[in-house]
Amino acid sequence: MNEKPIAFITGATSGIGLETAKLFATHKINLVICGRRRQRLEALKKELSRYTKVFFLEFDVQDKNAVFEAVDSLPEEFSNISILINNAGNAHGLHSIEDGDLDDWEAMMDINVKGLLYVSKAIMPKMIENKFGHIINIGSIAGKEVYPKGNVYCASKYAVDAINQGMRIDLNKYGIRVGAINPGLVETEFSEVRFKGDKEKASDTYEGYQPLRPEDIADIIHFVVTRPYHVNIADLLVLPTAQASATIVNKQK
Ligand code: NDP
Ligand code: 8X3
Repeated sequence: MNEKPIAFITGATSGIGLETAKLFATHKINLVICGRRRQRLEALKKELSRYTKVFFLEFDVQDKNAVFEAVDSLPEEFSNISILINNAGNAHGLHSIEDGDLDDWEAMMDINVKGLLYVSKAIMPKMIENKFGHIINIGSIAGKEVYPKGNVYCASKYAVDAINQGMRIDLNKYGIRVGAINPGLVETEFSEVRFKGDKEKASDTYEGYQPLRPEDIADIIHFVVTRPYHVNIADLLVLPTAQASATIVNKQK
């Protein structure tokens, strides 16, 4: 494929997805940026159109009809997606399993697992037709190690790990690259969502050590997509230096 790549990034309105969109744009990768917050999508499109071609799609990954309608609505010049960054996702709540909230559980499974599947299902056919493409699934250390109160969020990210492996096996016959990037603690809006807008609790998560910045993960995503096509970075765990495991963080306070 000699034409400029087109990357489809879910969760581009904030955090890792936003920084990935910005970095890709400066490297002239054409973009389809996705999320639910329209104003942010509009502003980002305006900002990044200085560097590259940008189209935005506003949809909720939980709504399968909306996912397929959005992908079907792409204009011809944005339809040939060669890079899919399955990034949209979040944790909802942090409770011992017996205190878990059913709505939180459903949101995590519907967004992190089913949403990722819907988007992949909508994007894969073109990659299969082209026998070319790269899918990056954003997992987590929570998909490698279960931690106290992580229960259902961890389950959703273990599912992403399994889906990543399954996709790599099944799409191998089409020459499509599939890999996961699994970050540890990254300072984004993630904890604000997890703690339902409690900014103090959210910022406590990142106190006393240097967490990863979303730019750090964006940089790695860009590295991964720019390897020669015969190189597939299949599974990567990326931690802040201060973090040794899901539960061991060297906090200076
Ligand atoms: P943010 O909360 O900053 O960003 C989450 C993004 O996902 C937003 O752009 C949001 O867009 C989008 N999103 C959430 N729900 C939906 C939905 N229902 N439909 C469409 N888009 C949705 O968090 P991060 O950048 O940290 O998270 C990105 C990914 O990284 C997630 O999969 C997360 O699990 C993973 N991760 C994060 C870590 C961290 O410590 N921050 C560590 C390991 C993994 P909008 O609200 O506009 O829809
Ligand atoms: C996000 C990192 O440790 O909060 O996936 O689960 S963690």
